[in-house]
Formats: sequence, C-alpha cells, structure tokens
Amino acid sequence: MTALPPMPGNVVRVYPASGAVAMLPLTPANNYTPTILFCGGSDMPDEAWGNYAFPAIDTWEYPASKDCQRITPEPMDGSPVAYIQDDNMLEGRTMGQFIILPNGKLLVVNGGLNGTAGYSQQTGMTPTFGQMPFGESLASGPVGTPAIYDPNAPSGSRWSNQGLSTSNIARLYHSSAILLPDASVLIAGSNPNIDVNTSTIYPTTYQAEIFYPPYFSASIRPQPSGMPKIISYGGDLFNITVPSSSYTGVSNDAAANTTVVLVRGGFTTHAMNMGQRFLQLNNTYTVQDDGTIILHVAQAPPNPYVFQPGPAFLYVVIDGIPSNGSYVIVGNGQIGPQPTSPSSVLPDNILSSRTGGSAGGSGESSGNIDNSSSSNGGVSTGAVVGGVVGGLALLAIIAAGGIFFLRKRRSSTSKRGTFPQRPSYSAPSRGGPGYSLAANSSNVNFSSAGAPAATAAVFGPRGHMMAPSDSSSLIPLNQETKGPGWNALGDPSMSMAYKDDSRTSVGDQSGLGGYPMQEVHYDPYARDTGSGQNRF
Ligand SMILES: [Cu+2]
Repeated sequence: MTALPPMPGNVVRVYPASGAVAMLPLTPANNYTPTILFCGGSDMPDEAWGNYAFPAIDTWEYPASKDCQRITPEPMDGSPVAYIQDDNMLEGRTMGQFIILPNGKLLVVNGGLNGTAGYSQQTGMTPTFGQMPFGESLASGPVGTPAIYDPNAPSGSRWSNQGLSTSNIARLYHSSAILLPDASVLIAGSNPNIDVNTSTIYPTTYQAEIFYPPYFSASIRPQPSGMPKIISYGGDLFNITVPSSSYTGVSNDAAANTTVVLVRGGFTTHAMNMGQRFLQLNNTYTVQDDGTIILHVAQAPPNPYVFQPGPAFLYVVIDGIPSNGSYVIVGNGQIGPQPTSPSSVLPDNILSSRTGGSAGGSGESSGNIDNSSSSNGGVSTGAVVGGVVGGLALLAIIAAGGIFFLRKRRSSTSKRGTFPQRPSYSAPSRGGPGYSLAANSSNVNFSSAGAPAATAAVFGPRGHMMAPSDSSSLIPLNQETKGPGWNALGDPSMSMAYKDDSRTSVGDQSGLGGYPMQEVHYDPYARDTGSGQNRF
C-alpha cells in the first residue's frame, strides 16, 4: 500500500465538488506509467458543505477551482509520491469532464464557473426555494466553451480554447460526454432539477451535441487498412497499411509522426468517464517509395492491468490527425484471467529513399535526396508496470461520490407545483443567447460576435469548414446504419466518412465561428420504430 499525500489547497475533486479527472495517456515514452490529472472542483471549506441535506452556503456564489494537479501513484524511479502542480485551467469549473482524444490531448467540456453538483431547494443561507436564484441548481455560470489540455506541452502552455466554439446549452449536473468512433465527442445531459423542468433557468433539455475537435479541419484523414479485430496482451505484431492518399506532407516525416492508439471511452455519468483509458501501442514502420506507410504494430503490453480486457477503439493518428476508430476487443473477450505472451518484437524502421510527400503533400523534393534507404532501429518495448493504482484511484473517486445532497422525495410533486417558476427563461437558440449562461458574463461570451476575428479567418464559416466533415453525428448510436464508427468487423471503412447524414436533424450552424458544436434534437417520447432513428 502506498499512502497518498493530501490534495494541495484542499481542493475537493469528488462529487459534489466534481473536478475533472482522467488518467493521462499510457505510452511507450512514459513506460505505461499511470498518472492521474485532477482539474477543478471546489475548495469550499469543510463547514460549507452542509449536512447532507443541503449545503451551508450559497454555493452558486462560490467560484469553482481552476487548479490542476498531477499525481503518479507508482513512480518508476521509486521517488516519493507527490502531487505536481499543473497549469491552471482557463477558468474555474465544477462538473468539468475530461475526454481523452485520440491525439493524446484531453478535452474538458461542460460544467459551471461556480458552485457544486447536486441540487437542493434550500441552503443554510437561503431557507426557501423561492429565494434561490438558480432554481434547484447549486451551480451557476455554465461554461459552454470546451478547452483542450496537452499533457506534453511545456508547463505554462498546456491549456487552450482558441478557436473552439461555444455551446449555449447549460450542461451542469447530470451532464455527460463521450468520445465517438469518428473521434468527435457526443455531449448530452443538462441540469440539476429534481425532475424534468423545462422552464427553470437552467432547464432540462434532451438536446445532444457533437463536438468536433480541431483535427476535423484536416482535409484528409488516415485511412488505414489491416486493422485487427482483437488485440492481445503480447504476441505477434500486426501490420497496418496507410495509403499515401490519406495523409499530407513528407512520407518519412509522417511515418515518424504516426501513433497507433487504443482508446476506451469508459462509462460516463456525473461528468466523469469510469474506465476511460488511452494506450499507445508500440510501432515501427516501413515507408515505401510510393508513400505507402506500413506500420508494424505491437500488441498491447503483456499486462492486462495496464489496459483491462474489453472493447476499445483503435486509431491511427498521423501528425495529430486520427483515422476513424476501428472496434477491437482487447484480450480474450472474457472476464477473468487473460492469456499473455512475450512483448511483440518489431523490425527496425525503414525509410523511403524518396523525400517526396504523399498525394496531398507539399512535394518538397528539390534535391536533398536521401539515398541511404536508412533504417532506424531502437524500439523501446520497455518493461511494463502495473496500472492497478490508477484504476483504484478512479474507483475511489466513484465510491467517495455517493449521495451527498439527499434528493428530495420524488413524490413531492404537489409541493413542487407551488414553487415559483423563473420567468426569465427563453429557449436558447443558435441565433443568440436566450439567457446568459455565465453568471460572470465576463468569463464567457456566448455571442458569435465575440469570437475572435482570427477564428473566422483561419477556420472559415462553420458551414464551409464542416462540409468535408462527418456531421452525421448520431450514426454511432445506430449499429445498423452505414456509418464508419460501428465497423466491428475490421477495417474502418472511410467510404461513408465526412458526409452529412440527411436523416439527422441538425440545427442551424450558421453564425458561429470556430470549431463546431452541432446540435441534435432528441425526442425520447417519439414513437420508436425499432431503430431509434426517428427520435432524432
Ligand atoms: Cu446524480
């Protein structure tokens, strides 16, 4: 057992403070050593948390934390376990949620600037529901703008929200998000009300959104073939072929900037993804003279604790641009002891003698020919250490979540009927904010006019930027549809990628700069024809 130090600054990360928590990518470079990242939550003092029925203070006035800490519970070098101060988030967040993207960066979405998760009809300072300014919400200031954290960037420059578009849907308590097979992110869930309430200031909504990370602005994405269906713990390598038509730039450089990654989105609720995990497989490569890249990929490390058995998506990422994910089963598909084999042995890298690029490349082939079809050796299939501690840390978080603010009896409908309704709410629309999401409006600007001019110039209007992209955002929810995401049978077919699906009802995207946040309307009460499709 390793005793862990107290959280610096007394920042509470568990429910209902609800900081964003994730394990950083497990990579050959870090020898698959688990490191946990904590961001946000609340440093409310102990006495503010109340009596398990409601908080003692008006939580919606208490700023959420922007503090981030890392901890490596089992340091490889045997050094003492300690929290390491990380870059602050760009704004405080409670109920922020980390989604690990296939490029190894962490997206944080949802949450609020102030307060906590949970809901209540009073606090120690506000004894009657009619005086509560945000209805049953114990948070205020929804943060509609995602931010992206780069764990490998130099300290001080890890966070950015530049060019990211803003949702005008308040996603607080019971909001949720998960990575989709096409590397976009489904965002759903809304608000802290005891039951459906569509007229309160932060109303219940069934509107889901798809967030398209910046790599969706790429003109082409990797189209690997030879993706396996099963990843074993050790054993023989497998080869993946990437045609030159599916990447840009000099082939040798692209090969050197390619990763093959397993991502498991985990199970998401209460702004966290249990079991979310990212593991980069070891690989080497052969670059052919026509620009084809053959990736020689190792199986998962021969230690099931590093990446537990079960389903995952396998992505090929070139220069930070992911392919569609291919559905794989890691391990034998059974719960229980897993077979392991020695680590895969990989051949040396073989570079192309041509320095030209791919079909879409820049073709900078003037002179400078490297004739020495060189081979760079050096594969670091280092020893593997257990990832158990990270998993336990997540479990501890779940266990500590529990029920904090006791829910009011659901049977108290007649009582609820007497509560005054907030008159100020008007339905949010893409044309303009129906209400100010942020209590501190200087922190979040929800008007499209507030987007930096450079955003529109660089990325263009949403419609143009998304034209080549896959906005058929809910295809992954319907396994019988033709989308690439559910291709459980092997290679990710790219034939259907980056096309709008006319069957989905996509909201008006005009007028918003930056990376898109698409809105999809979901009606849970629509007649279900079996496919579920008519509900959208
Ligand atoms: Cu809950």
